[in-house]
Amino acid sequence: MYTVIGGVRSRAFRVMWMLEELGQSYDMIAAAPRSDEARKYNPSGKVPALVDGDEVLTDSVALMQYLADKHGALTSPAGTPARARQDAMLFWLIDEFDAILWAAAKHSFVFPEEQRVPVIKDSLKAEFARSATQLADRLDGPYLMGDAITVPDLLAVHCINWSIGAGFEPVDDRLGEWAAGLRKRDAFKAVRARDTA
Ligand SMILES: N[C@@H](CCC(=O)N[C@@H](CS)C(=O)NCC(=O)O)C(=O)O
Repeated sequence: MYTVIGGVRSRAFRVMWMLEELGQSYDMIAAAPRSDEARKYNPSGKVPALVDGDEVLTDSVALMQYLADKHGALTSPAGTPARARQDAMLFWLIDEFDAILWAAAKHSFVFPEEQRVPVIKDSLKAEFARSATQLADRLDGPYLMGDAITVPDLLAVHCINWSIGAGFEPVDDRLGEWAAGLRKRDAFKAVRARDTA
C-alpha cells in the first residue's frame, strides 16, 4: 500500500495515474503545496511525495518511473536503447512542457506579486504551442513510444490538461485528439473521480 502526498489538482495526479495503471492501491493525503503537512514529507514543501514502506520519495517524474520500474510495466527496461529513447522523450517533456507551464505558474501565482512578470506569459504560451506541434509531428502510433503506453504518455497528457487549466490556447488538433483518447482510460478516470472539489 502506497501513500501519495499531494492532491489531484497538483502534479501528484501523475503518480496516482501511474498507480491506477499498475493496479496498486494507495491512500492520498491531499496536502497543499508548501503546507506544514507537505513539509513533513518533503522539507521544500513541494508535492508530490510518495510513502513506500519506510521510504519517502519525491518528484512526480521520478516517482512515475520508480513505480513503472518496480512493477515492470509502462516502461522499457533500464539499460536498453528503447529506454534511452523513452527517457529522452521524458526529459524533452520536462524541458519543453512542464518547465514552460511551471514558469507561467510562477509568474501567475507562485512568486510574490512584486517578482511576477506577467508579460512573459505570452511568450511561454507561444513556446508551449510550438512544442505541442513538434510533439504532434512526432506522433506515430497509439502512444508516444509506439505500441505500448509508457511513462511519457502520462506526463504529456497531464501537461496538456494543465495547459488547458492555465488558459493556454488549445494544442495542435492531432495532439488534442490523442490526449482525449488517453483521458478515456479507466485509470485516468479513477484519479479524476478522486477530485471532489
Ligand atoms: N519537479 C517537481 C515539481 C514539484 C512542484 O513544484 N510541485 C508544486 C505543486 S504541483 C509545488 O509543490 N509547488 C510549491 C513550491 O514550489 O513551493 C515534481 O515534478 O514533482
